[in-house]
Amino acid sequence: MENETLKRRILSGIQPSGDLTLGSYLGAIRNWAALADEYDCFYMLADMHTITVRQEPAELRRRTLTQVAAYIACGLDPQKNTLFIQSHVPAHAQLGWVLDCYTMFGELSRMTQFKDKSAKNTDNVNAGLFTYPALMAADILLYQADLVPVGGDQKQHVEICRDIAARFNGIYGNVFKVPEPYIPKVGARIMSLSSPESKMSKSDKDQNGCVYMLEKPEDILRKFKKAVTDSEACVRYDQKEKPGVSNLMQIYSVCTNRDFDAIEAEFAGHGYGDFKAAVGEAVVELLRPIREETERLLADKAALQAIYRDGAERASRVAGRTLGKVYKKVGFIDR
Ligand code: ATP
Ligand code: LTN
Repeated sequence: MENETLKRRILSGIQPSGDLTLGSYLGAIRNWAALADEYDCFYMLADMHTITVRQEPAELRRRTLTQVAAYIACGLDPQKNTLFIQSHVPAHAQLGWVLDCYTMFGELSRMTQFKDKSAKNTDNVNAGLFTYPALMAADILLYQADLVPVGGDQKQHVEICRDIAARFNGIYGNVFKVPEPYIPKVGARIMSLSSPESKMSKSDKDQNGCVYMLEKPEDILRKFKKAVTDSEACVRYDQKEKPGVSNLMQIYSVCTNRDFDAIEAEFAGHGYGDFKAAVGEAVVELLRPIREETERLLADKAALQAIYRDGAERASRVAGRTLGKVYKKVGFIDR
């Protein structure tokens, strides 16, 4: 039954375009886990989106499977949340095509992500990269989602999704729920350890700036030891003047639930060496149970398959209903 719980619905997703980072966890997945009681949550692995940039097939498979396990290890209970792989639900591609025909060239040309990614991949500015927001709109609208948790960089894509939904509804009546973006209150934006003015990103080429969720403790500690700071030798929060130290404070704060004043007091009179080591240790302890649980889940491929198959089935039921309505509205004959 559609939305049998009558809870408001949430949909979000992450592309398995790289190994998940500390940023993916603190900025997204950790917050998702807390929503399951209040909302009917659908979390997708956006594998179809990843091929807008060339992928190595075996790597994509490995990352997708690992990401399913990591979602669960981060606290997304597959009984309470619908976890699925986008390509397992054909309705995404099907509605994606329909929405391509209700999305304007001019709108897509204005998307900053398209401008950025096409500038970075000049040898592969493909049509998928351009129409990506229409597929993302399909991802959301298929589930009649009320809220879409995303980071600030995806807000523009939720806006265009709203525009597409409103345009379609304007022609055919109320087919789609017009969703709202849901930007987490504690806007943890974790920056790169090596260049703290840019976001920690799973597709960043500079691996030293990035802490991966499943990384070995010794590698994590090494990266924190090398983290860029400044020459003041004082642990103090000042995002503008001290972006490196402020980022480390932010990370330490979410790991230990301590506020900035308490952290400043804790490290008053200490050098950055002690501080960076403490942050590294805190992150290691935060990630340890997640890494262990992910490894445990990955060791039983059949159990993992049962989980994503069940998720795909549940997702397909909801998505199929919306797609059926859309096909009827645009004039396709019922098979
Ligand atoms: P890519 O490098 O492939 O663009 P990314 O690592 O920047 O990926 P996304 O897949 O775009 O991450 O983001 C997935 C989710 O995780 C989003 O909700 C995003 O806001 C959040 N997120 C990713 N990186 C960070 C970060 N460094 N700090 C806070 N949140 C983050
Ligand atoms: N474009 C998003 C991933 C994504 C998504 C979605 C997020 C694909 N489909 C639907 C929310 C809802 C990204 O690159 N972070």
